[in-house]
Amino acid sequence: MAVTTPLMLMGCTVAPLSTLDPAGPHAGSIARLWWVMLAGAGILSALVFVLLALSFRRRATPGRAKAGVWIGALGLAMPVAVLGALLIYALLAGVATLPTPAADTVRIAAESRRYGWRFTTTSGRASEGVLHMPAGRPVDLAITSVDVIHSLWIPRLAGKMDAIPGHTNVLRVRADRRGTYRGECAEYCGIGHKDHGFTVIAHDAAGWAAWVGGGTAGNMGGER
Ligand SMILES: [Cu+2]
Repeated sequence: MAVTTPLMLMGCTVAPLSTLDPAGPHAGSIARLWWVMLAGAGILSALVFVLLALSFRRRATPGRAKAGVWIGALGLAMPVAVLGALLIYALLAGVATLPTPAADTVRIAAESRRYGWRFTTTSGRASEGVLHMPAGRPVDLAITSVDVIHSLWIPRLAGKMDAIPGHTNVLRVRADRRGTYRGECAEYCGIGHKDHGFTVIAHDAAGWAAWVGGGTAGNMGGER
């Protein structure tokens, strides 16, 4: 385990679906949260093992400390302090991913079905299975479904958001650089779920203007 975990983490850094290789600020805050949670778990585990060792010492020398000290000060105060700090950090990280008003926001409708995705800009430009978006700008995906519940997830750009029939959820997505990314359905939706993915092409400003203006998908700044 001690050997395989670092190798797995190293492998993740080159994987197209790795949350530990973020390509935008929202995915970045989620990745930081993962590392902070790992550190918190490590600190808590270390403290528990220290207490365990002290308890064996105490058993060897009875009467040195009262039970209330162990249970109250260490058994309660220690996890409350660590978990409380992690809770506050997680709440702040969650707030940072919300679709707050921004002047240059682009809104794109994302409609899911078994087993495809259709993306439509406010100008009416639509694409099947490929999300075209601008890089370096906030993009609000208005997500819904025409059949069952799906979930839109672009691991390197943002967290997950459910696609619910008859309801629209908004997910803020942002890519720092132009490039090609991978999106998946993250909610089991039927026998074809494993193939219910899509490609994301984040364009530079010229490429995005060409796409919205009716250009073809090829040669518009989609390469990384
Ligand atoms: Cu699905």
